[in-house]
Amino acid sequence: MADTRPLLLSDPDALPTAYTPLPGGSSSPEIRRIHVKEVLAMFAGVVMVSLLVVIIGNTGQDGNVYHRHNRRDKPMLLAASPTKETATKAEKAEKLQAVTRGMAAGVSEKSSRLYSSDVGAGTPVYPWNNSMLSWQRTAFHFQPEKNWMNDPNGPLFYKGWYHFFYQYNPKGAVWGNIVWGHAVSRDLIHWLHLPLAMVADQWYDINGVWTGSATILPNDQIVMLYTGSTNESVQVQCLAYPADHKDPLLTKWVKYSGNPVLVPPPGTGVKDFRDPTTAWYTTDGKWRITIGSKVNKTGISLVYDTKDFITYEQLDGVLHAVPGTGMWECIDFYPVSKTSDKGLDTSQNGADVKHVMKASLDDDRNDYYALGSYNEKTGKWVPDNQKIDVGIGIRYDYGKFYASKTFYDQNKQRRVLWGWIGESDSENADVKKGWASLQGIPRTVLFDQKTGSNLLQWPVEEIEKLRLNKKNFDKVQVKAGSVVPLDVGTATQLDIVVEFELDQKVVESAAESNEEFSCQTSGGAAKRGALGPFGLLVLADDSLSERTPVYFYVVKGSGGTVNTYFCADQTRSSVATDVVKQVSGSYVPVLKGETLSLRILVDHSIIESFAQGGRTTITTRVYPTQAIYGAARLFLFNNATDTSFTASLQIWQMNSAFIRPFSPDAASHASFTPVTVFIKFIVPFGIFLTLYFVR
Ligand code: DQQ
Repeated sequence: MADTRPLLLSDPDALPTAYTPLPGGSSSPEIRRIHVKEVLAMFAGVVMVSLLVVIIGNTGQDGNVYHRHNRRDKPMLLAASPTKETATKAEKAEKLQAVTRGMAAGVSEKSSRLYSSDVGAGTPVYPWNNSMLSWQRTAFHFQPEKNWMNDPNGPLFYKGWYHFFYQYNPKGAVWGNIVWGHAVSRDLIHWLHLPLAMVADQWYDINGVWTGSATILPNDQIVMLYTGSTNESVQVQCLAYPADHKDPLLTKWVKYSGNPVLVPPPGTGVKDFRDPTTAWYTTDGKWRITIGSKVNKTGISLVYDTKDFITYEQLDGVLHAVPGTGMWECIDFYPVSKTSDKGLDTSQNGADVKHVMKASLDDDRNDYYALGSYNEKTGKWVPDNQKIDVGIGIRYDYGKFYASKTFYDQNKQRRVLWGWIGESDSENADVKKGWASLQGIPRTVLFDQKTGSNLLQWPVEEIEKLRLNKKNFDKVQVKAGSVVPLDVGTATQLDIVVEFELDQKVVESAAESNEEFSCQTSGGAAKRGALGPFGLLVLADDSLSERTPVYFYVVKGSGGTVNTYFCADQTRSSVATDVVKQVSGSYVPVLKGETLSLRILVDHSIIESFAQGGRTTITTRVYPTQAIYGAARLFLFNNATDTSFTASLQIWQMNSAFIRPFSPDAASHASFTPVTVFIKFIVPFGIFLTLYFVR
């Protein structure tokens, strides 16, 4: 094999190291003197209560379904009008001003579309109060402690730690001043925030340390390629690497003294050249990367070969191009196995492999992917089906999900997908709450061997460590036009797994409606058909004044074909006026003999929904004002006119994840579960108490 070590650098110490500690840290609490036995008695009480919580929390229970008789058989009219009172109050209030962030700097608009001048400038501001705003912060999704976050950057697994870098504004809850935040985890769920990895301190990235990707070289060397926005807002590619490869936390990063390593090639717009991918190894001993750009309205992926990550040779032509798709941001390019359930290293190729190409479309801010074949010799990729090419076919997610990036997790031989989940409330509200954006729960990505035409995305298995008490609901009957409450208590942090069985006789005898259905334009969950909509009402209050239906809609076509759509309807998710309210979703493949299945993760203002094992997914941001804290409930609903169904559900309350600033002590307890808390804290303390009292 050729020498693949990057020609790293004469005097690393002379290079700038970007490193700014996060604010915070605890000040010493004031200690009141209390008699030692009082303290111990108090602690003993706490220990007993904690023990009970741990024991109860881990005990599976069967849930009771109680039916709402007064509502069960009445057709449910989900099209109730929004609360007039609130709208009037809000109208009198402040109006939102149109703002634009990003476009001028040469990246996509970062504010919610509500506030772009064509959509919602002048929308009245809802009178949010602190308790509503605080409730929106999530409990088990990755978020910085405060401020703005966007794209995932350079995820990797290294010496026992998962590393996550992200686009971050240390100065506020809106896009701007972009640097690289950094956090580490043992399990992709519990996170420790580290100091910033890279700040904007060089002429070539002074306007932003933008998105990039990591490549792990032989001998555990890591190179990071990222886009710098220069002092003249030109997009250039830059090289960085860890100051100390022996440091598993990779806290210090060195920017290469010869940066930038790539500038926009002739014919490419200076603001249209960004987001280098992870490199893959070629059979002639070089590393290959692709970078997104556009020519007029055609989205393209430029290709470069390098031996040392310092000098690059541009290949003729492009890896792929699709007319009409506009600028391609954050391209991802990786292999998936046609035959195995394991993920593949980015450099793998062969007969058993398909290649996924993903582009984040600057024009509509959605992540589109396509499956296809990659020819290493020509440096070209062709889609399996031109009709569903990149940017004109299928998406990773039909809700809020953008600028995503995968990495190969050599620890568990899987490919893991991270996606940036933006806000769909107002920028005013973001500023008030002091933060904006989440990262979705990382998902494993596999080729769907059954359909052969899509990927399967599924929350990483580690999320299941947060599952607490479980309720089972077996074959709950839901008649046409009814709502059934599910007694799960507070419904703000849940993992829900459901299987639906439709009344097959009704499906078979239903008329062939040949309806042209679209989640976006067919009237949401209020639109009634013979075989749908039906599903769950998430984050609903008892009176259903707020509710987010996540549902299937089945259409009978000619010759008895059955098409299934999977949608999420935000239109009644909040009585607030200044949040995005739309219906999202798409077609979901359902094979003969399969039941309809659904998994939903609810975590305060985010709902992540996965249909048919992850063939179609929808991430929804919702901002209820009533269905919050103890008032948040969960219901089954069936707004179909003809079919009834039975639903079998397993529903877990979810614990919060441990996400906080790094300290050596926090690192040693980076993996908290009720059981580890019990073993690490409660047992030793119990032993101490016992010894004390038996003296
Ligand atoms: N975000 C980064 C860019 C990228 C965009 C800037 C996508 O590198 O194209 O924050 O959201």
